[in-house]
Amino acid sequence: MQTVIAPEVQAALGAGGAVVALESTLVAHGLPWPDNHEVAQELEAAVRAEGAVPATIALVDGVVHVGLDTPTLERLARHGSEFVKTGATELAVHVARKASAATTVSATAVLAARAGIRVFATGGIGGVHRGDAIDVSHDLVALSRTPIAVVSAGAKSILDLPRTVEMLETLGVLVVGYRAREFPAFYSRSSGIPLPCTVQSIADLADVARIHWGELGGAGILVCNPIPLRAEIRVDDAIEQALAAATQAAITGKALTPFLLGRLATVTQGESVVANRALALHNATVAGQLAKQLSEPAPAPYR
Ligand code: PSU
Ligand code: MN
Repeated sequence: MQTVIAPEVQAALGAGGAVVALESTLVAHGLPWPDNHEVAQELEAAVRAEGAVPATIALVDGVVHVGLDTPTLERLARHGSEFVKTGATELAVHVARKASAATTVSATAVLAARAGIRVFATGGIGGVHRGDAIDVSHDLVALSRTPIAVVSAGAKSILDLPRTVEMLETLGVLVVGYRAREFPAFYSRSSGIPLPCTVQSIADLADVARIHWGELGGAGILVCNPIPLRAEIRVDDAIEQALAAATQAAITGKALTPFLLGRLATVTQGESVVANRALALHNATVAGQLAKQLSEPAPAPYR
């Protein structure tokens, strides 16, 4: 498998510096053009503002790219539909076919960890879909075995959040609230589901991560970072409408999440896109801070 690590990312990793992985499915399939291109650039800028190097990950013509150059980032955003959405499991198939693919949280986490990256920012991870059909995002399983911290605004509220939280526990994903006592519901700060643990500072978060990965040999950490208060929106009715439309159109599997996000954007007249953008940006900032903290020598133990 051919992998190209961007020179800047390689240099930072070699020097033990701060690097933050960013996913490409959010760009290619989660947001409309041209917002997606602006968001992709803003996420990278937010990581840089914290003194870390961004590494957007995607498969381009069968080559794994860890860190995209300017034209490739634009190609991903402008021609998103040419990038097949891939999870971690089917990556090999796309690599073998020399395809271009947008990596979900699961695929990004696996490729990032393989490159030595320990911090990753997304919007919201996948989870357990609502309804009776068994549709549980592979994101949860991938996090259960990949040593990386994913900063996320909880899970997308188009999902069944109580079941998602239970599944995270079953799979042994460490779920930590960053200045949050409830599992965040993506577009809103609260879900009514209490979190088992909360940290109030980046230093404490870094201590937890070091111990989890170090002495305890743990894997994925889901850092729950709620949407900023001013960006919160109420979308319960819009979600019901989007879910009904998905059922009506018999949309299932990989197409479901992009379909629901697209419908929500239409129903809310773009309000959901604005909120998605704000929360993803906030996650990139916190991820940048965490990566920076982890690149510094370990301070005093967890208080
Ligand atoms: N976060 C966003 N928008 C997105 C996603 C995350 O703000 O589009 C993507 C991620 O790539 C995540 C995927 O891994 O949605 C989940 O898809 P599924 O439910 O099919 O596993
Ligand atoms: Mn699914």
